[in-house]
Amino acid sequence: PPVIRREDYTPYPWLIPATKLVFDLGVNSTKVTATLSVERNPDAGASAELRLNGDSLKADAVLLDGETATCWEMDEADLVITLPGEAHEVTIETTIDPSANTTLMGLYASNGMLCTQCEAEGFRRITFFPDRPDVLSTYTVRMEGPKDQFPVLLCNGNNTASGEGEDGMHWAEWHDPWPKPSYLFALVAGDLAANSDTFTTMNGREVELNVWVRAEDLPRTDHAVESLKKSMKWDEETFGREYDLDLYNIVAVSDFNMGAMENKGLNVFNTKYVLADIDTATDGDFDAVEGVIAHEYFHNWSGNRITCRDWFQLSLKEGFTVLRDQLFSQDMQGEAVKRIEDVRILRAAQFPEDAGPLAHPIRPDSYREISNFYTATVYNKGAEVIRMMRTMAGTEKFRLGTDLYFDRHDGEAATCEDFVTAIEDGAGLELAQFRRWYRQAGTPRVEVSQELKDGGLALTLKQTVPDTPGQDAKGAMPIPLRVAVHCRETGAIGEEQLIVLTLDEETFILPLSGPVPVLSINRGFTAPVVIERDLERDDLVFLAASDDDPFARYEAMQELAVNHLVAAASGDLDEAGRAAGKTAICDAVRAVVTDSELDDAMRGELMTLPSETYLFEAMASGMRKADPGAIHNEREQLKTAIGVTLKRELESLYARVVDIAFDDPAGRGARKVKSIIAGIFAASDPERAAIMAARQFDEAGNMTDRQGALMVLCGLQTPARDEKLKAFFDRYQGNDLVIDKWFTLQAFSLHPDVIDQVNELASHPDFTMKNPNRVRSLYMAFAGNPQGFHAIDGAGYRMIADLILALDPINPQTAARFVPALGRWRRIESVRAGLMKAQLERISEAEGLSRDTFEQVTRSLG
Ligand code: HT7
Ligand code: ZN
Repeated sequence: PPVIRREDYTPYPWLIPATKLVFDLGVNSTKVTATLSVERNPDAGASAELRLNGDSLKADAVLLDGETATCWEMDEADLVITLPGEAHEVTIETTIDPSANTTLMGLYASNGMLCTQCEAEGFRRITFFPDRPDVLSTYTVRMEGPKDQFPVLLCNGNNTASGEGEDGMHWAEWHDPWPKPSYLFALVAGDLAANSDTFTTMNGREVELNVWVRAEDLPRTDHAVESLKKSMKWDEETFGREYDLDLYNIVAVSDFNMGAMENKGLNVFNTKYVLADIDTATDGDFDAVEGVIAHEYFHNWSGNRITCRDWFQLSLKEGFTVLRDQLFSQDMQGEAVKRIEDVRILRAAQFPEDAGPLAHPIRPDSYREISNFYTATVYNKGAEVIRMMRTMAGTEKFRLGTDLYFDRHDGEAATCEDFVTAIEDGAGLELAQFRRWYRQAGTPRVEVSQELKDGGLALTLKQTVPDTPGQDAKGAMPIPLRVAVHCRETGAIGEEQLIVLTLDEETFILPLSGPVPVLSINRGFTAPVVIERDLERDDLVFLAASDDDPFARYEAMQELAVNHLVAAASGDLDEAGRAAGKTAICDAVRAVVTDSELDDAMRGELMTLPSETYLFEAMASGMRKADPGAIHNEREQLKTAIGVTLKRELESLYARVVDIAFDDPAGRGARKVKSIIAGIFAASDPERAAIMAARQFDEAGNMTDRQGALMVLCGLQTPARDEKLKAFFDRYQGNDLVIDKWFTLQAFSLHPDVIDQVNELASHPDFTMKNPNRVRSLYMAFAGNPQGFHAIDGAGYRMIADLILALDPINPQTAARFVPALGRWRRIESVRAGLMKAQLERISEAEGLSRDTFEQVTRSLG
């Protein structure tokens, strides 16, 4: 497959001011008639060629200005028409079979309904069209189909007419007044019921809101509707953005490749991010629904009103929209805990990507298959980069920048450069050097050294940006860091200031707050970098207990554990060193457990040990390779030590939180703490943990407690494990989202037989390769299970490679998403590295590999 390069961008030679689509709908055969008004683009080089992209399509008829045309030919999958003159009407008929579409791109069938997914290049599977984001057109659509099968017919924009046809057919016409690229087109036809409401905008316009689901799912849609209304209000208040149609439809579908899709006026969602009630969804699920509803809604401005010029600019809409949804959730749920969660996701998903063979800048330079670039780098690091601009500008000036951006580029297909320029002009920042964050991949490392000098703390920061595939010798990045200098002796808290490191090495003089200075740095995680500092253990204990910045407290706790676990897993500690490390961590955890000032949600964050993935990254820095087996063992031993040493304190904390009612405002934090304690006891006293967890399972009145208890049981060798798993399955049989949890709990468990269990689950009657949620529930969970995936005989790697090969012909996009797990082989000790590489080679030798999987495997081996 060819490589597409950012530098090769040229505007499309034709404009398509209007597009008319007629759909004769059928699950096995849908006829599509597309009529395109085409005009020469005065801003592009003249060309007689009208290239219309297609994918797996055949033209049944091509008409030019109403007459059958012969001036066209196929160029591989594209249809190319030679057009004389300035303006024409082109009509093309195609026929597609939605029921045979297992890729879930284009028009497909899901549970008897028809729906579409067009981003990034799915529209070309529906009709021939310039399927690129800079061709904006106004769409008018007529849909016709059997009423009993498809009682509800939905499309973008407003419903302008509908009526009954002959023989049980009915039809609907829709018009979307806002010009849009083809990737935002959507259509849904099915037997659906709506939870309806209204929202009155800041200018007094009433908007009809509908969340469409299968009738039996209606009772689980209230949270989605509330989340939508909150998002609409928040975007008006925080970014001055008002909704611009009279109708906002959301449809939930159970077969979906990603989380959701922001089609204009007709969002299509994975059911996972719509349905929630306390019996079936955890606290985390509720938050995820709120966050994804907000994300898609915010795209109406950051993505739809202003879209991307080309797919290299994807972070323009995704990075910015992730930042907007993160800020929204901070306001809804609490800033400190949300920030910690977002950083945890960044470190678990993006840092490894930036350190591996798939590293790319937030604005990539080339790709073969764009679906492979919907990554944590484009989304989450993209959000961090914009967050840094916000930190440097301050909230109010940043808002001036975003106002200018929305104003200046409304209705356009814009670039990341346009965004940065608007922030520069509106917020009054100078961002010449900052643009390197868009060009350079890799997570910068900042080495910290300090000395007392001239009555202050002389802080020397040295940055390096690691080499990444195709990029070396990188320039210094501007790194904004919020810092403060506290005093360990007096407990004085220093005043915070923002410094910006712009050189390779720079010294800053910071004021002291007392005689024993302790530096608090990257407070609030103002920059997505790795801080390398050599703090004394006592300083970390002090910061963990006393820093006034919640993120810095969390960070100090993490660092205490990371330093100890990496040293222990690397064999750098003797017995005394191990004991001292464990004692210091237990002391710090004790302080957190007994701190009466802390709320339980934050306590839970501070008690959470670094994940094995994060430890893996920390261990694999420099020349050292990661040893997943050693990391796992050391982490389990530390959990055991905490459970044994703090048995009494943890028991009394558990006894306090267990009585907090579900709907008490403190209930969420209580549930979090409860499940963390259960996990610690599972390591230190498995028999007791099994009894506690079984009781929690039986008494649970909500999914958070039920799932938390079952998670503990799944990792234990106790009869209660199978008994409760069965009870859970029986209770929720038929509820796909909860049965997904049942698969995940087992695939992610610490049970020694997890590989056999996953193999067995793959033959379970409820397992299917056709549903991405189900595939991910079993295999993504397994690929993220360090103990199972990294089994020393390579069985875990083989299992994931087998999956990729089996899934690739069915759903290449989902198959390719499993490749990065194997792609980490270079950073791992040699035995496992060899086994992982061998599996990648095996995949690469397979015949007929999709473009998606081919690209990921080739890059991973390169
Ligand atoms: N903008 C949406 C991306 C998306 C997508 C991309 C490729 C294949 C399937 C997809 N479904 C949705 C989601 C978002 O970021 O809001
Ligand atoms: Zn998005």
